[in-house]
Amino acid sequence: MLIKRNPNGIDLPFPSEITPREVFESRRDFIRRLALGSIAGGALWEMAAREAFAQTGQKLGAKPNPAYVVMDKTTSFKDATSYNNFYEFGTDKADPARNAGTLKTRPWTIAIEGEVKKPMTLDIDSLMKLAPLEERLYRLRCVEGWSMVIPWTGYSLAELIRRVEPNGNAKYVQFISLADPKQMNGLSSRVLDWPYAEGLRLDEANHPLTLLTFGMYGETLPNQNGAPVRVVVPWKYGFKSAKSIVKIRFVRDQPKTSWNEAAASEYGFYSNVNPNVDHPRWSQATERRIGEDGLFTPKRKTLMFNGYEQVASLYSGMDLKKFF
Ligand SMILES: Nc1nc2c(c(=O)[nH]1)N[C@H]1C(S)=C(S)[C@@H](COP(=O)(O)O)O[C@H]1N2
Ligand SMILES: [Mo]
Repeated sequence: MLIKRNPNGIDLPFPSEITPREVFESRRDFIRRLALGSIAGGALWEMAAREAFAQTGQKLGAKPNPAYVVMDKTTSFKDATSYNNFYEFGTDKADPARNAGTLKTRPWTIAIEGEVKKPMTLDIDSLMKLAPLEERLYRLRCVEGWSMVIPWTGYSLAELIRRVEPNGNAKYVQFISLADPKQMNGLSSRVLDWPYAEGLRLDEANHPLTLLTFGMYGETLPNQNGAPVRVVVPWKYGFKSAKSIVKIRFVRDQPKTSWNEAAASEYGFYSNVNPNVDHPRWSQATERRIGEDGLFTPKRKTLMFNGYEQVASLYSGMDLKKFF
């Protein structure tokens, strides 16, 4: 197979070899018709939008892990990549898909530091090769009351944690997202304190469900979903799953987290999905599955820990109404 050095600096096959033939051909046709001036305004937007939601990432070829599947219907790629929260690119659900094209994901380095015996600064491609990649179908429940079912590709964060060897002082892990105003138009707004920061207790970070995530739907992450690396913590509200991470820090004390700093009474540090603890401004008892549930669909019940009951032992003896 013919390999060319692509502008991102990693060796990739030609797009014609990695995209399905129809997608490639329709794109070629689109470019040709565009050059001929035969595509009018509205149609142009239509086609550009379709193009933006086509799968154009690098294939990852990870095997699905049967231990991590849910029986729910998978959300469509289009829905999962066009209805997003990524405030660094704007607060509207359509903003990340529209604006995240300016994010440059190669070269990309991640620093792993703090209370560890072996701190590391790794290039994204080395980080991706640290452990075997697998595909897992997870529910993700946003605190706003909607959810999706997404096939993610990555490996348990525990694989990385084991290699950096946390010392006895490490009690929490903090995740820091990129904050570069040149690449992220949303940083001009003060909705949150940048950089976006999230955190987990060390035992939560070490739970096998916590996924260090490089891809979705079999390919590298689209920018709007947190390329080139994010975490996915499926038993917690979506905002705990920080996107486009540049730093992972092991610390002694519970770290500051963006949403908790913005409104402590609304967004707790733990933020486990819990249908019995309402948000001060709305109920958390039910949710709407994106792409399936309409305004008149019967309400879908939210499950304790988003259905991931295997994490319950992490919180034994804790009052989850107090530690929400
Ligand atoms: N850096 C960063 N990470 C973030 C966010 C954000 O605004 N910035 N939003 C969070 C929220 S509120 C949700 S619901 C999920 C959404 O992930 P998705 O768009 O891939 O479904 O990302 C989370 N991670
Ligand atoms: Mo969210």
